[in-house]
Amino acid sequence: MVPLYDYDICNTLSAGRCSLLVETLRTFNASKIREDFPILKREVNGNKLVYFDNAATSQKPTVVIEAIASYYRQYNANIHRGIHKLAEEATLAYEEAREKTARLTNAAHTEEIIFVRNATEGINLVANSWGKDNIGKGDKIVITIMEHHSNIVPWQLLAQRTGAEVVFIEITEDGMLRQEQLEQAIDHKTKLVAVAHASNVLGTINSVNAIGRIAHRQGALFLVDAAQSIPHMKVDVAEIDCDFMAFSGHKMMGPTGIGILYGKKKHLEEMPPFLGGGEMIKEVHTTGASWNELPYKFEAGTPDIAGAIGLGAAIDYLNTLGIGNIHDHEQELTSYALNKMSAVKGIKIYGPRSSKDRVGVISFNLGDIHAHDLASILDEEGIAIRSGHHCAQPLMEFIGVPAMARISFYAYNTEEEVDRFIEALEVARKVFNL
Ligand code: C6P
Repeated sequence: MVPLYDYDICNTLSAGRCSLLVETLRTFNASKIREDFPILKREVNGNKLVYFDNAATSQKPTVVIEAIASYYRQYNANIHRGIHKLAEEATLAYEEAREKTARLTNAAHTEEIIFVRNATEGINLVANSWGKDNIGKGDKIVITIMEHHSNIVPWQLLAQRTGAEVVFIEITEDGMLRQEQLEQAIDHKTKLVAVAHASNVLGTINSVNAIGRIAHRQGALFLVDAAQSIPHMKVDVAEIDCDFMAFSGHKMMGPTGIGILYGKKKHLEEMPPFLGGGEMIKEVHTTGASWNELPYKFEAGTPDIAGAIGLGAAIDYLNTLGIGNIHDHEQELTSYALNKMSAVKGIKIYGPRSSKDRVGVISFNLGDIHAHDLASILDEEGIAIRSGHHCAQPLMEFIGVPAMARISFYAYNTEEEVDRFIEALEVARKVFNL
């Protein structure tokens, strides 16, 4: 039978035509896609690896690994400084990655894309730079109880410095934001609303378009933490109309060490620099300094050049697969897994019941087995999951559990892997006499 999605055929076409082809066919073959990821051929504890820890970090396809190796092998040089050939090639590749990121997010201007280390640094940049001039005593920063620590602690630090207040929106039993609380909490004192597009614990996809409208109606700015959404679904900053968005390259098949802060040009232009050093300046004198134009004002020092180039390759690859196709595949897999998991005796699954309201993230507990013990048993079977508080301790406290086990999917995961995971849960039930 002809494969439904033939990546080899795609490889022979240009990236743009390939994604068109895939978009037209609306088909997807995860088993074939797996061949692009060398690590997935690995065995762990004598078993074929099942990698279900994609929310922590994704695996990398050969094209990304090769793009990084090729930079170091063939045109390693610093950027924006030298005028020699290697420096020109490296600068071009780095700036191309910025353009690809701008197209991916539908940013109006390429200089609205700032390269940082990760989503965490992007949010800290906003808290320190924008926060410095715009947050004062009595102001409110509204976030949610399902935020990752990266979208909590920077605001708590800012509030401590300024006397502002951080307000948490709670969730329903199903892990959805309490709409009425949102409407009440966001008022004229609110200067910023900062929300995860998708929860790294519950998988919940939040209605960011609507939340942004409420924020803007009250004159507040709106920041979206897209760390768990942008790798898995179409995310359009113009449609969401967010003021800032942060995400990480390593969760979207790119390397670690490169992250992105999107900011509306008008805000970024007004904001003071975050870090000082080389490249972010226009002029430096003994009496002081003036700042470079965007985006360089926020990129002090030598950046992660290889990381940006790897990110660019990852974006090409994601476009080739088709972000919409990835989303559809993961929703089908999530629905399949939710059905199978619901039949496991003693399981408690957290978050929305419908896979339509989730990205491919499912957190759960099994009887009174500690999540770490469960993760160890699954590891024996070659299945990598995450366990613990998932850097979301306020959410754990709110739900009333110390820890959860979590599986999270990507384009290369399959129903067969879910079946192996379900079998391994039965092994755990036997070991713990559940
Ligand atoms: N969540 C997880 O296993 P960094 O570490 O900066 O790349 O990403 C931080 C971050 C921010 N927001 C959300 C919603 C996230 O999920 C994460 C990272 C990983 O859930 C590692 S803790």
